[in-house]
Amino acid sequence: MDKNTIADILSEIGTILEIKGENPFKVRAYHAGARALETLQGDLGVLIADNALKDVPGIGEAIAEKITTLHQTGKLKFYDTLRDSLPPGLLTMMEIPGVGPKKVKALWEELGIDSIPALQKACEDGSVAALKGFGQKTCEKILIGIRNREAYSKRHLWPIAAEVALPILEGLRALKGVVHAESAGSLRRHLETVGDLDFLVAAADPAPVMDWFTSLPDILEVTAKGDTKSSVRFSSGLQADLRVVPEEQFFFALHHFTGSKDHNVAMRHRALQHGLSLSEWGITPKDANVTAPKAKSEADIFAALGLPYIPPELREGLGEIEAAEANKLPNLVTLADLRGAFHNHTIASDGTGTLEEMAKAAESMGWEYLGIADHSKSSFQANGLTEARLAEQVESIRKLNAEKRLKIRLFAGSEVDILKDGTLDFDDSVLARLDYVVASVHNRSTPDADAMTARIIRALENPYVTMLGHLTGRLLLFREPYPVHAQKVIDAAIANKKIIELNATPLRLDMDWRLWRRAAERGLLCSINPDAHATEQLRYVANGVAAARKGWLEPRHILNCRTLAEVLKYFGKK
Ligand code: DGT
Ligand code: CA
Ligand code: CA
Ligand code: ZN
Repeated sequence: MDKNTIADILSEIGTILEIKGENPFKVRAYHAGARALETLQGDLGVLIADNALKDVPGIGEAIAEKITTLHQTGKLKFYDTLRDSLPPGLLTMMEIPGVGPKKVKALWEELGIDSIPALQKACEDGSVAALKGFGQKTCEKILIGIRNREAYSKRHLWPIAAEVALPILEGLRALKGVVHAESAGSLRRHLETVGDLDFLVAAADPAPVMDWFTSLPDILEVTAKGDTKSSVRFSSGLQADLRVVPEEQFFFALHHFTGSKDHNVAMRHRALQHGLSLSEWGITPKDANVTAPKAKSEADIFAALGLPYIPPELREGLGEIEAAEANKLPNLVTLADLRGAFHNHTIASDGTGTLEEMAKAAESMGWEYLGIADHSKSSFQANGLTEARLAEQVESIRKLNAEKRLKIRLFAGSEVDILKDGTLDFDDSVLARLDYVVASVHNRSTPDADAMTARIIRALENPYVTMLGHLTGRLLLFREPYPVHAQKVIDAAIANKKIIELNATPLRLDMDWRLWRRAAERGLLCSINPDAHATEQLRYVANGVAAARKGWLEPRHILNCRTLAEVLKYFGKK
């Protein structure tokens, strides 16, 4: 068993012990052990073989033993027994934001609540509100959480859907008789969340393709199986449609099932203006004497309507056809255009990579520069840096740059907290010593959208702030954005010549792509920020690039598409 899975089990043990009211020291020991394991440098197997695990800070002898057993056998009797001693619904109750082990314990012991439906009922009939430590407000929050959870469970984050789709696509392409296979729908358009997967195959004989698809492992239910269309539901809850069409229809069907509906409606409207009728089957001229155009690619379909190719990301029915007609489609940013990234964490705060590890990982991505922006002291839950620790980090960064051992240039920054009154967690004199500053809201307890907007704008007016972090604090399919007037924040950013980040963490993608086109036209500069908390998370930028493309962004709109020399100049100007 790998170390991340083991860390998850340790922290689950800590949580179960807490629900059971065990000694707090013991509870903390398991959570500390999990964190230590997550941030462990070096190979777990080697540490175990050297009997050195118990010497790792945060891992005591008893926990070292449990880690060893899990690593070697993938099983731990202590954990199984412990988990079986609780109703399984208690742990799922904690998937609702604001419901932690202490609340679960109280709900279970006082009211016998052991599942989400029971919790919902007790919130509605007032018995939870009467409980000590809960109250009406908490109850309302829990009910909103339960409602959101239902809505959220119908959609899936893009990378999770893509991970399921990729091997299926490869499998389809490897089947005998399959000429083309593609995924369509929201996955192909790179929407941030996906409702269901849509596969499209060109083959003369659909039957073997249908049989293969409906007998995939992990299928919970085959919801439909016809001659040319099947639908399945996987155990993860994700559903998938497959359609098999004759080769000559493939690109018409691919275009149709890529959507979006709004894009399709506009395309059909345009076809009619050209005396053509467009459908998933093909293009038929209204005039019987004109021959029907064929399509050997999607580009042929657009060409038949007098248009250049429109990339799937843009097909949202938001003016892409008009832009194509006027030859004004954007020169969309690609992953290869990125030359670095600015919002990244190290072990100094809540990341798992050292400065050098992060730098090396950035080098291996072919980048020219990397910015480090660890949390500031108010984010104590993320081990935010004090002024003294920040000064040390800045010195280490300057030293690494001076030594020239690394090919990459490091920038010293901070992800400084925007405090409740809009002032920053560090004094200006501290910020002045940094290359750049990302300012973010982490403590969300601001009364309303007006107050939050004022709070953020005040931060943007600070001369040392370079960019705003995650504008709304949303976590897709988990936590709603805090109320804020996004347009006013954008106005303030433009007026103060500040950047807004496009946080590329798949859960965030914040600021939302729907706001970028207009904002960039009005002069807002973007930075695609991975917010990496581990070396491999630098790759999150790919999700940011996809969102940027959906927002019509070009390299010229994005700070980290600039060369090192240009970035130095940009930072130097302030
Ligand atoms: P999703 O699955 O909710 O994330 O979103 P999509 O876009 O993948 O939607 P889905 O799976 O219902 O259908 C795939 C595509 O098929 C959709 O983007 C456009 C096309 N399509 C489906 N139903 C209709 C329809 O009633 N009218 C039109 N014009 N197109 C449709
Ligand atoms: Ca779909
Ligand atoms: Ca579908
Ligand atoms: Zn943050």
